[in-house]
Amino acid sequence: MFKKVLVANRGEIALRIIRACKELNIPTVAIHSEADAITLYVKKADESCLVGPGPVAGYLNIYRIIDLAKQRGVDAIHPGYGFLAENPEFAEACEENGITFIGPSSGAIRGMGDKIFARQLVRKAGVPIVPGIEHSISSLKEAEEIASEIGYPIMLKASAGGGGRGLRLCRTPEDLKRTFEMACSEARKAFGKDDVYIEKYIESPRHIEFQILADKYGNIVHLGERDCSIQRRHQKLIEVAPSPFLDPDLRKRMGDAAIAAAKTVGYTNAGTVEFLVDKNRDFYFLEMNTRVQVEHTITEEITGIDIVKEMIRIAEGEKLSFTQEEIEISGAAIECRINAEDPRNNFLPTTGRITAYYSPGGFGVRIDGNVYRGYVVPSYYDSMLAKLTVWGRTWDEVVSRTARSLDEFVIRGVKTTIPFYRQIMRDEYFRRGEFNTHYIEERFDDLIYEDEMDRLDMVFAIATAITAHSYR
Ligand code: MV4
Repeated sequence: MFKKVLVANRGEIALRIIRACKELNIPTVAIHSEADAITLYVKKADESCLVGPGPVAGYLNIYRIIDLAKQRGVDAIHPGYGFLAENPEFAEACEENGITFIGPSSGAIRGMGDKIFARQLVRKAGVPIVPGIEHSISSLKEAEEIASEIGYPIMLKASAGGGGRGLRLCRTPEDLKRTFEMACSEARKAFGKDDVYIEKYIESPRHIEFQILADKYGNIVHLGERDCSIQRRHQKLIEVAPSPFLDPDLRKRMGDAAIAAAKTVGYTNAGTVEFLVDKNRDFYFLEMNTRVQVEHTITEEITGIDIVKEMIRIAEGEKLSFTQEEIEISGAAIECRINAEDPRNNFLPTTGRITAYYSPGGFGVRIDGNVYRGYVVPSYYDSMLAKLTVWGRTWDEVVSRTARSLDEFVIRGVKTTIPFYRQIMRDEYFRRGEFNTHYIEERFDDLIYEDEMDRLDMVFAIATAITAHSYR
């Protein structure tokens, strides 16, 4: 077992990793900015240290983190997600300093981080990829020739991109003319290299990803899929597992493909293989994420497997303690990302002090969060306050339990996405499992809702009126 783990992250994922270490009796070191000094995850760690005065830079400072790890006698680092989690230089720096990086090798991170290279690798392994090219484009002329061969609509993608970054949809040759140079310059600015490639645009796909676990002895399994189609501008909002769209045969074929894709880079530890699934139920490899994901919780709920503890065990050289046949999917789970954003104002992030915080509970309800009454939501970190993860024995039960949990969830002082999700839980298309990546834009107009004054608001309003009246 590791002597001590440094958690190179903040917020809810830092707390999640600290909890897993506590259960494994591994002492932890938290790092924090000045703004994060008084937070839950820092309080729960065995040790903590200032990684930098500013809000973000310290969490990205590879050599500062390595130095702190060495000072504190740390023998492993967990990167979480975001920040340095998919930075091959950070994984390399750990390897070079004799510190175990709790994640894949730097080579696997680098390989899957180059989307063109990843497409070449997985196609050779027989995994279906989105029709398109497997080399970067050198000129608009070449792009036009390729696009006319593939057929519009096409998608321009930055090879170093990922998530929703470096994507351009072109429905006509004019679109391509207008956006090609911009796409190259954006890629150069954002990722340091302007390699872009072209794919056929898959209309109205579902975004379905498979969780992979692989140990250092060649054992590799998948833990089923997560349907992440409910996104807004490439920001996932609600994720569900298993996907209501997959049947057992499609699930088997996609799971086998996910494992084959991971094997192309000799993958070890936890990772996620993303696919697009079109309305004909054809699936295509999109990309592989070499980190634990925000939405890993719904996979944990339907399999009973603690993914973060498995990451630590694999990094320590343990063999997987289960085979594919022993992994059972039980029930269904939904994760709602509770963000400090105003759904009625273009989801703009909101900041301020949380004046009331009551999280839901009961059978099958889980909260992963790092906020509380009195917490001041800053503007410089991502807007996620907490993750509500709900399990149910059936799809209908998990939807109604999620609706009940959202009704119970009270956060005051900042606008949040809670009222928006409450509408989605009542939406007939969502309840029937009928949603793809266009769900929000197609259904959101129908989801306009009035700010519901709930009972607690009513109490505050009446109490305020009585107080004001009694002082007249
Ligand atoms: C696509 C696509 C359709 N066709 N590629 C790439 C990054 C991932 N997070 C989203 N990506 C997509 N790539 C081709 N060839 C659809 C998506 C996609 C998406 C695109 C636009 C708006 C929302 C989306 C949500 C999920 C997937």
